[in-house]
Amino acid sequence: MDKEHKAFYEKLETRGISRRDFMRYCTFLTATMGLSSSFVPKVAEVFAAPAQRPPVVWLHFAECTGCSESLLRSQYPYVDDLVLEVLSVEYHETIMAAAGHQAEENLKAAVKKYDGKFICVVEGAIATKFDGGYGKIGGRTFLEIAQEVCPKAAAVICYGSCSAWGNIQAAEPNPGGYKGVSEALGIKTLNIPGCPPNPVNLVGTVVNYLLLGKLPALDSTGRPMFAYGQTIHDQCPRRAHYEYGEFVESFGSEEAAKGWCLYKMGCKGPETYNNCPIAKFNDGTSWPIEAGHPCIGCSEPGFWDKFTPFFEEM
Ligand code: FSX
Ligand code: SF4
Ligand code: F3S
Repeated sequence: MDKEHKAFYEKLETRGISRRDFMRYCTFLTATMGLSSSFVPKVAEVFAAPAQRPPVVWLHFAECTGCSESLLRSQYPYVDDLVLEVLSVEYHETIMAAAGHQAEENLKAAVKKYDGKFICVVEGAIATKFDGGYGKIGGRTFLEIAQEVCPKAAAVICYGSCSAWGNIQAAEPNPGGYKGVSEALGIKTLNIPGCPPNPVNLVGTVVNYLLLGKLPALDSTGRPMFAYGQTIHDQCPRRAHYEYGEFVESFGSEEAAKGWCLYKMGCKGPETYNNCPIAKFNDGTSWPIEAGHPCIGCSEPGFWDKFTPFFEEM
């Protein structure tokens, strides 16, 4: 084993992650990305010995920062590894040390230096009414900042339903005219929606880019097919209690009732495209339906207006 790999595995050990744990994660990630198992060693290489570290500018607009929170809880790579070793993050408001004017300067310098080459990750929606006056950072509107930065990126990744579709900020009556990045700027974006989105889908997208030199295949709304190709309902373990749109009303035993289909409690799983049943959250601990809560369709465009009241049958 060469020096670089040795140092990598030693670092993992100090964090209590064995080589076997790491390979298990790479197997999970490779399967999530829809690649065959022959890619597992190559996926591991992306982390262990990154050949390139693409520069990233990470913007925040109107949102709750739950998307960054979900990323900070990704099981592996820990966010500092992802951030500092696989990517070269030049600007990220939540985790960078700089503040105020220095932060503004960092953003300008990064965009100038990596013009046409950086990946722009965006969290949050953009206000468009009143010249974007409903949302500002450092005296500039979200709209101004996005118009300046996004067109200069090699690719724009919208992380979360807010930057993808506008989300809660865009809920009726939407006084600020909030929109997702693609609609606000009239550009194409890669969208990883969810409120919050699952970090494994962002990691999978980035690894796909580093491994194959291109972004993954997308559906018509810009979502990676590997993650959003099927509905929640298609992959739901409670599906056994849902038959042809009818519900098995009586299960005959308490055991069976634990896995009742939540359709009548308002579950939006049949109309929601996401991989939550497979990817799960918090180190694979659980996901909404496993925890007993109906899916509210958080990754779908306009879900606040389209799917409310959440607890009523569709
Ligand atoms: Fe939105 Fe993300 Fe929901 Fe929150 O950045 S998708 S409100 S989890 O924080 O944008
Ligand atoms: Fe479908 Fe929801 Fe029922 Fe699961 S709980 S089978 S996603 S309707
Ligand atoms: Fe969201 Fe439904 Fe998954 S509410 S987190 S898409 S189960």
